[in-house]
Amino acid sequence: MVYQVYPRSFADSDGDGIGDIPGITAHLDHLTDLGVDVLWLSPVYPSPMDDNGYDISDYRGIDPSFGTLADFDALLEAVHARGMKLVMDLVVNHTSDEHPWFAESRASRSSPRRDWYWWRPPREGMAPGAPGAEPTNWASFFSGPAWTLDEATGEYYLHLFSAKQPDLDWEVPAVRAAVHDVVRWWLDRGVDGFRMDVINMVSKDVAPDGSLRDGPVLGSGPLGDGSASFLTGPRIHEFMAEMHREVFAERIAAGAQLLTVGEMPGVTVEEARLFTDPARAELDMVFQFEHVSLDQGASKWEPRPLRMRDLKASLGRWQAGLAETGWNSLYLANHDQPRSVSRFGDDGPEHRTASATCLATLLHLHRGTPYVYQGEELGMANAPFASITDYRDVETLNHHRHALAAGEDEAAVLAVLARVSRDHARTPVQWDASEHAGFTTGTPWIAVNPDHTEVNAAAQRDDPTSVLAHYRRLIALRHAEPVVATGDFTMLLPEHEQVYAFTRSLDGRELLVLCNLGSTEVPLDPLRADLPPGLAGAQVLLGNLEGAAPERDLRPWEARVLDLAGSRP
Ligand code: TEU
Repeated sequence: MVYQVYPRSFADSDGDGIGDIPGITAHLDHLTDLGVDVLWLSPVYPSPMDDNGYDISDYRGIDPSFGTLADFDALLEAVHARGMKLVMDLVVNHTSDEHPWFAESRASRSSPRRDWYWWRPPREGMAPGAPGAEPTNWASFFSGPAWTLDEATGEYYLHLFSAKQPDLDWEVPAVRAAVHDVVRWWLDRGVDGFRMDVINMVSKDVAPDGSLRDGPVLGSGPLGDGSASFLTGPRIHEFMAEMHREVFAERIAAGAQLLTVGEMPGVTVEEARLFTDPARAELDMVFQFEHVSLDQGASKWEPRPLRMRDLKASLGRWQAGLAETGWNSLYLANHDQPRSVSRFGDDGPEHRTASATCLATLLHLHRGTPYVYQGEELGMANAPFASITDYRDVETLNHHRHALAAGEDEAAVLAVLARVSRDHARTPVQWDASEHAGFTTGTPWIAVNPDHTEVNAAAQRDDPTSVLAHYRRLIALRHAEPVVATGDFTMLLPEHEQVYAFTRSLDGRELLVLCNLGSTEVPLDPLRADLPPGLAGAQVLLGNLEGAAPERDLRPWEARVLDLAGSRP
């Protein structure tokens, strides 16, 4: 199991209100107690923090707000001493605009590094800065155009994210070589792999003459969706295979166990099978986005109810699609998504624990590698943010500014942010009931959720009925039972609106997983016809509610893992 740490919000050791690396080192007991195998560390490199470190200005260092390289080495040593591995977050689709490479590139049109980034003149026949003069109509993921004019040279540079995150041009071999050098530098330091940020965006569909195409206009325009030109582009497999060959292959051949996971918005099952096919030596697994887009309309700013049938169809398709070849990553939460118990469960006092543990059971019993995002193991929920001044995230703040400029009603915008903002995942981890939840002795950079007085690690550590205790049991089950790690997956009840059921089977062992994803009780008898035989004599391997019995009706948010093989004579 991989545990994601978002360092800014994990634990602050020096009282500046910002989480840091010594704070992580001081809390490793929490990870080993949980049964963590791999720690995925979100970026800690020097950064102006426009996007909280996903805008890197030096790939070979540690931002002073997080500590020093010596602090990092101490963390790495402590992680290894506990038998865990550490993977870094590799953000190389773009750098910070304050990276020396970009400073050199923007300095002049004849700079040796000019072509390291996507510089283009204004659209044909238009003056620099004129509305619509951007080289393509692409929208940025963070609102507004994906191009910004650099007055000094009269050209625009591409940034799929914020204007402080210029895209590197991976068509340039020297860019790819520089990225390979960065990866080698951290591997030489002893890290065990990388999560690769939006790595399927690094190959743009560019014509031989360097031109890029407009995308279909979004809504009432004028911006368009450029994703057909930059999601899983024409050379992406070539680039992934090249990086594996140039950097990872020889180390793996020498016995190193390295993990690579590519974050790939928009990737399809078919493409993921190619990326994760071991025979193709590209990546070990990918993060796909289908299941976390089902409750979104035209954009994430138009949330809509999630239909259980859609969730089953999506996750079931990914289980089936990567069953023979490739490998799934399993997640419901990360630093970009709202808290899973609030989004997919019920974060009210009555059902928070049950729904958090029900969702965890569902996810962790699927086939693939489960990812736990910091605080998810505590059932941390969305924050009660009421004003835009509560928010910090560039994506959120940009959206708010653009929406209001477009005349949207602020109350409506804030109501959507209250559901979908990335900041809900970025409130400080709730260690105990003290002020600032034990996260800092200073003033936290973002407010601590007031519910930390009830929802915190200290209150759960020794409570066998807590979310934390259930995660511990789930992770131990995966470590103990090969059928959980590698067993075949079969979806059941595809049309049922509330019960999510499936089996896992390996070498005659068969588990039945039943999850009631709703706040009403579901009688079991009407489902029997669609469930495998052996229910009667089954044994309960793991349940999230006390008093679990194989044939009991499913209580609200009840999850039950049954060992059907136990019923075999
Ligand atoms: O996220 C890429 C990405 O697709 C997300 O921005 C997602 O589309 C959006 O957040 C959904 O609301 C990665 C990082 O995980 C994210 O934190 C960075 O902001 C982004 O890339 C740019 O580096």
